[in-house]
Amino acid sequence: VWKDGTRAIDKDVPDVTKSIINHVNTSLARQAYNIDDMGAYQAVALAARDDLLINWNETQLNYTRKAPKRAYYLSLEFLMGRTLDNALLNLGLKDNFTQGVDKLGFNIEDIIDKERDAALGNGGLGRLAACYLDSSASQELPVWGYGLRYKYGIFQQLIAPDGSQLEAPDPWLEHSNPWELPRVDVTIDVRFYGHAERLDNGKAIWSGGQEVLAVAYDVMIPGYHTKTTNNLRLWESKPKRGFDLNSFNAGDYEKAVQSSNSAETITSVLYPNDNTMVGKELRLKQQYFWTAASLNDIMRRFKNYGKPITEFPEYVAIQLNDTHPTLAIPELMRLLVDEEDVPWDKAWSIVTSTFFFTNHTVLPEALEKWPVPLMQHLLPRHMQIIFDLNLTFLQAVEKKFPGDRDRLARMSLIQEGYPQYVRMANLACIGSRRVNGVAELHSELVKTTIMKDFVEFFGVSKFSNVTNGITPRRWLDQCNPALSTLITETLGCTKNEWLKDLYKLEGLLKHVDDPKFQKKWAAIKQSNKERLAHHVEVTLGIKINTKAMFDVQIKRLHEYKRQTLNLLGVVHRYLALKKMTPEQRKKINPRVVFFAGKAAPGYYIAKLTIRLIVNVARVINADPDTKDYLSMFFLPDYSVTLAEILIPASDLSQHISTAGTEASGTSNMKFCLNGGLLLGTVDGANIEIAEEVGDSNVFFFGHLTPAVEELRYQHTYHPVPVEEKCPALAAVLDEISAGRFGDGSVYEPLLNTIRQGDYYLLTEDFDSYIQALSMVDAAYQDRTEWIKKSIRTTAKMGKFSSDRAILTYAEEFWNIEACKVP
Ligand code: DL6
Repeated sequence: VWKDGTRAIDKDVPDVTKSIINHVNTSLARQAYNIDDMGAYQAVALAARDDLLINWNETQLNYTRKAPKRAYYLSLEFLMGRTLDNALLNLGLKDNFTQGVDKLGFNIEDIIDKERDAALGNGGLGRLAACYLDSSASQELPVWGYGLRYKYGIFQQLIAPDGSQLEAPDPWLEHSNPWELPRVDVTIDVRFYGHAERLDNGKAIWSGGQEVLAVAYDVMIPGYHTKTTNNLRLWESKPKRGFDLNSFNAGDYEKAVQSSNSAETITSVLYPNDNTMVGKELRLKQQYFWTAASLNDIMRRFKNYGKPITEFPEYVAIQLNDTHPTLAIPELMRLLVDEEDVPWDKAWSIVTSTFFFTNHTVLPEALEKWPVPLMQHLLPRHMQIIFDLNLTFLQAVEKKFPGDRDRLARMSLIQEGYPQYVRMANLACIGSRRVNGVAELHSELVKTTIMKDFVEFFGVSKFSNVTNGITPRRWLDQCNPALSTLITETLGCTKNEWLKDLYKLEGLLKHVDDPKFQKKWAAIKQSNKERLAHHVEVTLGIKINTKAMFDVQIKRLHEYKRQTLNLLGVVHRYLALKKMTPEQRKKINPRVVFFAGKAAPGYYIAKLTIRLIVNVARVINADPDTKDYLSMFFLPDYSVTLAEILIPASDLSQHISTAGTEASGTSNMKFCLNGGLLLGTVDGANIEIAEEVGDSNVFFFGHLTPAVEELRYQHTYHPVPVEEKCPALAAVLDEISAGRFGDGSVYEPLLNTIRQGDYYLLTEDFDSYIQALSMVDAAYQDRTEWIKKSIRTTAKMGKFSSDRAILTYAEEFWNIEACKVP
């Protein structure tokens, strides 16, 4: 029984060791005396899995019995990271497993370290989905995730000798995956291509083409200190028929396996793009394969409830995580009209009561649109449905705004031209009951820019905001156990209580001025910095000064996120240090700057930025005049696991996107939760973080969103040379061009994005950025005051728990309730 009265799995230390040894002997068919760390990890994972399975079974049985309304989270990405540590903590078995493993002569941390990340996502969008699954289970909500089981997750990032990013595959399933249950009994046929023949009353028959099998793999999602263990169902593609026997018999072996290869390709690899749309047929195939399999599965489960089809939205809510699953809308229409004989209008009313759509970006390059000819070829029936929906929709728009042809053109599901395109955000919007953005500013931008016409048509009440959140279980308790323990001791409640009601962190405010508490707080930060330094020493062979300020920017490489601004700031600092006398330098706060993040393989400027970071770092870190005061590192192969080491160790983190471009950001929340201060622009969730922690505890700089459009106009039509606009920045660019960090000509394309056009407005924000960095330096001089800011920051992070966010979705959108396992 847990301290707070809830029941834990009853497994003491001898039970743990028995179970591990049992798995070594039976599941792994090995001998306990000659097992290595990898074997030990597998056996420990299987032992923990047994407990998850008990809870998972009971949870699913309970759902079947009680038949509650359920919500489904459709996301093309789930960036789960590692599972073992999280599972043990959520089950309340970490201590017993630590002791059990110790008794067998192993160390639990070494074993945990053997697990590969499940990296089925690119960045914020996929990690958000993972946090929402943790919160749904922890809040005992009947929520399932649906995604794809990519054979290869996000690529492994290597750094070549010249500093460039190289990509290698991520065969994460190589050593098998103990956390998934293959469900060969759960398969769904998915059709592509073929022919759609219209019948009477809006129906059609879709036949021919290619049929592929979707096979389910279930991943158990344990809630924190509850029996509720939800399900993430990932689909794998398989050929419907083995191989073509005729070709095989005729000796054409290649042709015999061709169609089976093509079926398996669908779920082979995650597209490595973040915040950009890729128009590849295979990507569209992935999207349909996944939404069709999920929708059919959901329909089948609904039918088991034995309710009339008209009650579908009373039992099913489906959240579309961005536009990637938008094909679910015409697919549900197809199921209802063609297969369930529901009249068209009734079907549309069911559809529009079932779906909810979250937008995650207003960047134009990320808004999905698909060529009509491609969609017509791949999904002929869906294209018919989309055209029919468009006709009715535009008639309604015409009725409300007679004669406004421009409006019709903007709102149409089809973008005219050669070829025509299907606009997925428009389709997602008209097919959903509610549309939301992911932070206050972003949701306002959604309403006033990309969805403006739709707000005028549907009314503003359809559009709202749900600010993103993060799970405090992984992003504090698991990654920063010492801080978690100190918080529990200090708050005087159980860990379970504050981890499930994060507003309780405010109780720390009482202790801000207590020198003993400050000392403990600072010591934990210091030891986290040493842990990171140790990691860097082991992986890169470089020693780091842990007395320096640790300044971290970790996220996907993207021009709008402005890693370049940070890099140019570092060069500016370096040049200033070089000009100082040794005496002057001694007064400077040493600073270590960390970068990590992947660039999409086809994103040339982003890759060039990495190359420049690596080469600037080489020069700075080797300069005997300055290296004690400034050093910089690019840590390769950023992942959830690396973030778990970096985040607790940061004194300062940077979130410096051009105002209005970062929808929310979630790593900003993770850093602040771990007592790192924020240096940022007035963008995304930074704004709400500052509202919570107070302006005096964050460092803000840069132009505000309303100024951006006008500034861009000026840069395009009345450009002023960087030398005039921002001499400090021009000096930095010139040093790079002149070859201070290796052949300057290599970086010209990157530097030219600033010198010409400067779409992300570095010249406009550089001076205020440098000023903000000086304010950071000044603040860091007074270490006690800094620690107080750090404590206040953590104390005010209650709002950013993903529990708050998921409960908002559950109550305000999905209308579902907790369904406790008895
Ligand atoms: O909402 C999660 C995350 C936000 O925190 C980031 O600010 C935003 O950039 C990201 N958006 C995407 C959009 N991609 N697509 N499609 O990843 O979402």
